[in-house]
Amino acid sequence: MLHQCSLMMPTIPVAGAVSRIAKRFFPKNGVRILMVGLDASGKTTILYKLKLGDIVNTIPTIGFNVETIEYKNITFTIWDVGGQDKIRPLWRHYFQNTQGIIFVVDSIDRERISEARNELHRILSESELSNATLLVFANKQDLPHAMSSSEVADKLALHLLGNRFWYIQSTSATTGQGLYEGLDWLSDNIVNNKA
Ligand code: G3D
Ligand code: MG
Repeated sequence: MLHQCSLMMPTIPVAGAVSRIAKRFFPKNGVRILMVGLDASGKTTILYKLKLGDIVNTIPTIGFNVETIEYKNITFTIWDVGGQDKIRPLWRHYFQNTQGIIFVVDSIDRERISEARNELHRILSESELSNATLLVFANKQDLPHAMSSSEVADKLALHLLGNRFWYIQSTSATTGQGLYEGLDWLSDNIVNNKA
């Protein structure tokens, strides 16, 4: 890692899902979860809503802004994908040991959904991520005219993913709706995937 994050103590009890992920991997193996998506899809808002602790912002190199949270033995690593070809090779550094990918979509952004699809398929083609379980958050469901999760699934061409474990969850990062349900699924299926 380019940076070491301090461990944060949450002051508010966390709902079950994240703790469950942590417990299953505790104490031996940490689990790394990558959260990516186009800018403004809601990643930072999700992190804050989960109330796992303070978000650590690092810029390991120019223009590559990475947010991390370490909660118990889980590391969440977050960055924006899209239009960053020059710095892409640097991402690999964060791919190793990633067992779960959360791909966040702005469900009202019809203009950029095809860009989101391309980015998703591109990141999934990374060999280090070949066994990672995929959770898609169809975010911003609280807003009028949001695409439904099945429309988002369709537009992301999730059916083309072959034998990858994936699931799509409707969420609203601002209300918190769906976040823990999604993480519950991830928790169960990361374990299944490992078995
Ligand atoms: P990012 O980290 O993926 O770039 P952010 O995205 O978390 O910064 O969110 C981008 C904007 O979308 C923020 O608004 C944020 O409040 C909003 N947002 C995120 N998730 C939701 C959601 O589920 N519902 C609604 N209504 N808004 C959401 P601002 O105005 O601060 O730019
Ligand atoms: Mg952000």
